[in-house]
Amino acid sequence: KSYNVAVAGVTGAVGQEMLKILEERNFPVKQLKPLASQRSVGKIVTFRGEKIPVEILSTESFQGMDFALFSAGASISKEFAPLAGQEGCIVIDNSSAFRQDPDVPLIIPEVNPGAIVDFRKKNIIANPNCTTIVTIVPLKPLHDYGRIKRVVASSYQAASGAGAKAMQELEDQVKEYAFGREMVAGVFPYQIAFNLIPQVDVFLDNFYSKEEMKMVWETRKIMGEPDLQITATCVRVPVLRAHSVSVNIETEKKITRDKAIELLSAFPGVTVQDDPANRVYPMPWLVSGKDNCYVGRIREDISCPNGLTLWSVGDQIRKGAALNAIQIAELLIEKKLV
Ligand code: 11C
Repeated sequence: KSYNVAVAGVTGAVGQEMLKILEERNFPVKQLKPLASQRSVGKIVTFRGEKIPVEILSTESFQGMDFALFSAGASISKEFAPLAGQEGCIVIDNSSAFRQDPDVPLIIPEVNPGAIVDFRKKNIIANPNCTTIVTIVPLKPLHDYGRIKRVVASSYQAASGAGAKAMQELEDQVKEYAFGREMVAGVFPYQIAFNLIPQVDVFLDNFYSKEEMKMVWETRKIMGEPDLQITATCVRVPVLRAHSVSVNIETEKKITRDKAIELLSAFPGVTVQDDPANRVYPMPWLVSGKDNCYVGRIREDISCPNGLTLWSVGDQIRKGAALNAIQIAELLIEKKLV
């Protein structure tokens, strides 16, 4: 069987990667419908060698579609995803619009595949925030074994999380610096080249950024642990497209470094890259373009008897967004839910 697939936000960094991944994984696409805003009309996308004109996203766009992959921002999702769902099209939404909706499953296929069955109420499945995905994929096998009580995460987030324009801004600033010109900021509030910005998204009343609270809310929902203690600090770094997260956990049962390596090595979606003596550890430069979360710097925490620290790196555009969304569609097919 093959499926009609709409991609909303097709001209963005994630939308473009979605097309690539659908093609790479040989996803059974019958008809591809590339959708975007008025601004992108006239643009052409290439899919399986065929040139397809971009259509304006409208209330009519989803008739006859089996899947709609949304990556056009939360307000577009709020406006169009429920309509698409009502038409019988299954929406996989990359925005934050529905992640906390109790009638919408929030899925990482390696972590909580069972929760996907609850999608029928709205026909919408939410794709988690990229930073949450890169953090939680390696935590799942550790939680299953030792039960995590507390998580302290610090992210090092690439420009790609803020979209294609943000990646361009980083490249432009590097060139401006090289030519001795003034660096111009637009997407980011400050220069990102040769800098770190300890703000991702807006600040909330509790002085956390929204990105940091998304880590908290989404981790609890995906892990099915509403009381999990978790805190995060999210930082934008001058890296193009892979997010890195330093994660410290405290577990009920002690997890040794060897046990953690054994558990992580056996878990789908994780590649362990941990050989400090030979300077082997994951870095965003090498993980860009890869599918798995790469995990290294695994060590027992000397400050806490059942503490463990690790370093996880994942391609933000792939596993953090486009790939996870397509894996959700594959999971629906595999479970014969579509
Ligand atoms: C970033 N994580 O790196 C953000 C982008 O909730 O899907 C994704 C925001 C989201 O800027």
